Amino acid sequence: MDKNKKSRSKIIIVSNRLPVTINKKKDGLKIQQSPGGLATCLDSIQEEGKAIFVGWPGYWPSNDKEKKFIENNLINHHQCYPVFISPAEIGKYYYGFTNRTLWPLFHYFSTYCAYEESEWEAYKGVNQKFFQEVFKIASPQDIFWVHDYHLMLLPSLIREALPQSSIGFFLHIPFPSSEVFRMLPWRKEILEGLLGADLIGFHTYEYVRHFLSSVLRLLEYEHEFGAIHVDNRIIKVENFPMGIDSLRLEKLLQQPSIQKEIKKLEKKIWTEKRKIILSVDRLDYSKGIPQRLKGVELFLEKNSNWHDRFTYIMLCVPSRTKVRQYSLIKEEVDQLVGRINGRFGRPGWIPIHYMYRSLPFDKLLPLYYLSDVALVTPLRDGMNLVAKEFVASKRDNRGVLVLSETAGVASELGEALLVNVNNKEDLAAALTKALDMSEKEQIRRIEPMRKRLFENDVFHWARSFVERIKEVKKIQAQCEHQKLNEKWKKKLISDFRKSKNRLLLLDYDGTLVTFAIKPEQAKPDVGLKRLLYSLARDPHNNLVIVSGRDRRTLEQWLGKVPCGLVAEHGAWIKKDPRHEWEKQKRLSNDWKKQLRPILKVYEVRVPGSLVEEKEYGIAWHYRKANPELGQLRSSELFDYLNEFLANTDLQVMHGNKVIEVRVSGINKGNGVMPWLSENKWDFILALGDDWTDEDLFKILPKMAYSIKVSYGPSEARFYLESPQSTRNLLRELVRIHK
Ligand code: ADQ
Repeated sequence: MDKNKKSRSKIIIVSNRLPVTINKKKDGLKIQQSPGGLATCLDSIQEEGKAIFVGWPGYWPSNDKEKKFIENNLINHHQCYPVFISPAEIGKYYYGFTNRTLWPLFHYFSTYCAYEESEWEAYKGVNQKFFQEVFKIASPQDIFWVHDYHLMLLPSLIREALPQSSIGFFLHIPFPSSEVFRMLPWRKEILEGLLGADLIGFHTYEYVRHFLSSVLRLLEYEHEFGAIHVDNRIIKVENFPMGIDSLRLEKLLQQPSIQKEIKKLEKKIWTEKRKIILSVDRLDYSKGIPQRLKGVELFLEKNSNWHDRFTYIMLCVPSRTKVRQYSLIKEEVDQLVGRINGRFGRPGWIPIHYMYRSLPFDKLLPLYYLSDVALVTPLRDGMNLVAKEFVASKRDNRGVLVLSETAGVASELGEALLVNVNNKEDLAAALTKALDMSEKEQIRRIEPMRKRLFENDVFHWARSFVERIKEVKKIQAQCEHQKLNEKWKKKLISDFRKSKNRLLLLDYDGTLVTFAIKPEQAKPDVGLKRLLYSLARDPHNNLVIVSGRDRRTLEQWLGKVPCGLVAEHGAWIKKDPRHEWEKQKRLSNDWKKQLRPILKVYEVRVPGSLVEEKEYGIAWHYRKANPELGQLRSSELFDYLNEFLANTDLQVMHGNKVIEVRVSGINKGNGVMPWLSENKWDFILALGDDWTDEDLFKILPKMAYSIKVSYGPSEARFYLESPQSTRNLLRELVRIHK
């Protein structure tokens, strides 16, 4: 760890590739910009000069001298700290696990996936190697921003070494549905690796949803509005659609050299009187290139009037050529282009100009600017920056974007002509529509998209992400502040010791006992009974158990303890064992007849769930059900019941794995009023774990010690981790008078 830089905080961006790549040429080592979407984004962030980078420079030095030379050059001139990965590691980690396993799986090409134990081991090894490099330059107050699927184990490795650090992770590719993700043999390790971060970002809501559902199904962590609680740390999962550097693109377009190139090309286009169709991709099977070509072929078959009136410039950057699927796709594309050009070409006109190489951006930009139609048709794409670059370059708002609905960018560029790439009829029709589109219509579509791209550029994206990491840290600090730490515990105990009239309000399930699969299985054990007796026997204590349970169960379990009981969230109270149960209100129960069948339907629809009848309430428990199905159906039922019961005096509550309906006005706060209103207390302690306890926390006086027995936002002043910690605290209170 960098001890000298303790006081200054910096942003450390870690990605597989650095924004620059080293290449060995005849005349020595050359530093060039790295290809691909992530590199484009890093390059823009680098221009802002606010971050340092850690990543692979794409080169393995032949000796130590060369290694030192590269290191010095990259660190001093590019703020880049290289991680050198050996050719053997690259084979297994890069061409292996990341590009033969993760890439196809996350893009729904599960049949292309290889699940090789040795490649997984290499992936773990390289993540460890990245960690070591990061650790060398890190200080605890730095912000770490880890990028993409190559480094999904890194957040946890950093977290273990620097538990307080601020870590963000952003995935540039799709996160697949949990049905697909669960096929990965090392799925839990990957999720646990990611959960080391404080903020996990995706391009779209859909990926966020998929991720949350995998976390729920595989690790059983629920989320609340995209926040997951793990080991007393809140982790936020959100979407941050990545933008491009639109302003830089705009400025480049005005540069004399680019204007000259535009003029030159324009002249050629005018002479030939042909419209220009453009596509720009890495040659990857996820980009839907063969599907697109088949659509173009069908378009040519159907529209002879367009023959010789357009040129399709198809740019493909070579990519991952050492992976078999990539050489296969190359062969397929070569054949299709040959077939189409052979079938429809004629002297003086070839429909498809296929360029299998990378173009520098100053050559690419004039093409974006001049082309009439862009075909962006991936089968799956995390975002797709080409679509954005095309739209942003349309300074006169003319041009048509044909866009696949399965690209992440489709959720932002809804004015494009959206197509299903697997349907060649659809594609051919969209192409016809694009070529025939009036200028007015083109402007109507491009203008709002372009405006959006200038408002949400790559800097906005990077800034919001980093700001959000800081906000999440603040939320965590707030929650941490609320922890009943040793200092506060001492104060609580000392106040307890000094006081003579104490009111102790304790929730039962989740507070005194951990949750059991079936409600009746959470019976008090001998230790708990002993503890409650000891507390209740102290003449200075007034103990009240405030529960959602029905009164019969409470009576049966705790009826002999000399304490007060509140049942069904306050519907029934019993001042002490000598008293009878009292109803809080005169309540009618007719409504239950209407509700019982609805809840019974859910009992059938969600295996493992069950309906519990209470005297003045009815509850549907889904603790034993499949967690994802339980969460899905419970939200559905909760919404439905709220709607259904809108004009009644019934209240629907979503507690911990339970949905309960009861007469409104009944809550734990009102339930404890008979005690609270006595107004003689010089010490009040209230403990509860879920939403239903919030009603109680809310009405307590300021001097009260209110404690939520789980981590997360609450009206309570403090939190404790578990029923075990509740018991430990109560034991300490009991010991005082022994
Ligand atoms: P990529 O799969 O690399 O990125 P994309 O988003 O389209 O895909 O970015 C490609 C970049 O490379 C663009 O900036 C483009 O200009 C450039 N490029 C492509 N072909 C080129 C060519 N022939 N010549 C020159 N330049 C070319 C991954 C994910 C995407 C996600 C990005 C960013 O797969 O879904 O949008 O990261 O998060």
